[in-house]
Amino acid sequence: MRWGLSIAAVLLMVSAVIAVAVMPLGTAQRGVERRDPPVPVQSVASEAEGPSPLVDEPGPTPAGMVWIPGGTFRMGDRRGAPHKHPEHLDEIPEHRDAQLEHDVTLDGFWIDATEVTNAQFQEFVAATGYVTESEQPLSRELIEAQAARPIELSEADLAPGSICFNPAFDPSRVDKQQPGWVYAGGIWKVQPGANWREPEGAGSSIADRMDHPVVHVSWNDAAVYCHWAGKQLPTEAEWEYAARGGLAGQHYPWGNEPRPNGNWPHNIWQGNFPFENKVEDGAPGTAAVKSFPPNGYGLYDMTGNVWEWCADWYRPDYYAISPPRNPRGPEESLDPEEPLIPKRVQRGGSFMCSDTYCIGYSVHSRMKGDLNSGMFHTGFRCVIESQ
Ligand SMILES: [Ca+2]
Ligand SMILES: [Ca+2]
Repeated sequence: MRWGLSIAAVLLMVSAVIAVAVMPLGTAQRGVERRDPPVPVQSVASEAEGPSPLVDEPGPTPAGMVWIPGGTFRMGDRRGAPHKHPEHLDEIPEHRDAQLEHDVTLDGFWIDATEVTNAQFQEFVAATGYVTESEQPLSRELIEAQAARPIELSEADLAPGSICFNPAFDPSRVDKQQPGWVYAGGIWKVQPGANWREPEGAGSSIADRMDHPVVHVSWNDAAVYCHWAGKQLPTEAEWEYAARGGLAGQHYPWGNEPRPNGNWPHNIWQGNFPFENKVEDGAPGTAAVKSFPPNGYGLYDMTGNVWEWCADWYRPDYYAISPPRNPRGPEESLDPEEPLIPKRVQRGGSFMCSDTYCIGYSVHSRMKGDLNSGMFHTGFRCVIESQ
């Protein structure tokens, strides 16, 4: 079980509300020519012994970005979970999609040093008038098509909103021995009016969080931002290569120890999720970017803080067919758990990932999400490829 999966099917388990925010592609935005989000091109298999990867930075470093020299790295981790909690062993095998280690060679690229912040996203919206998916009514047709069983939707169900943590969940419904307990337990909710400007719903504000990562952005939203900025979402391989910070075979951006010198080097959840958040790292929710130390490349919050969208479609078996040079993901999505919902890759874990349960915050853990849905703990950062 992992956090933040397909919201539609999750909420189908607990209510008649489906949490898929939808904006038909091609919908005209105020003041901006809407373009279909970029779609990863088909991977082209290359010989392992191809041209040497681009290592030297080909030009001036764009503001806020870091040059990642090209090279070859070992992607994935056969060890799977970075820690073994006996009470959670049943869940850990779900991360087998990342256990097939394979060598990947990448050309160098620039990547944002931080997650895209509210201030940066606000600049984008001010310049373009862009309206995110969470700010628009949901599509009845899409929700019905993605629901695992027939669903009845009222007009109220289709009101704009996004997914948030439900602090009023009923503890008596939380049974960690049951599959899907995080969903059946009512731990998530669709919060009407929640969006990037009002992360907890109508009346909430980002005024004191302008240097926090933007959240409640769908993959489509993120892709449009990247296009506007002259950038793109990182491939999954680029993200993992960058997150490792030049280290090999480590669970975290800084090494294998979850708490070096007793410190928490990233923003996750400490304590027994979802009952107790000890906030030992000082951040109960999102934290300002750069609140925690950078990795060896000078990148902040690659793990923790918010999940980060990647360009690739998600398939659990992709590592078995991934080309060795500049892989760009499979041609189409497949999540066997929810095959009706196209999903893109997410990486890095978030402030909701418990130190005793979730392992999303290791550099190799894979995650996936409905490309139409934003969430309160999901954001993104951008790259510029040199070629
Ligand atoms: Ca925290
Ligand atoms: Ca992150």
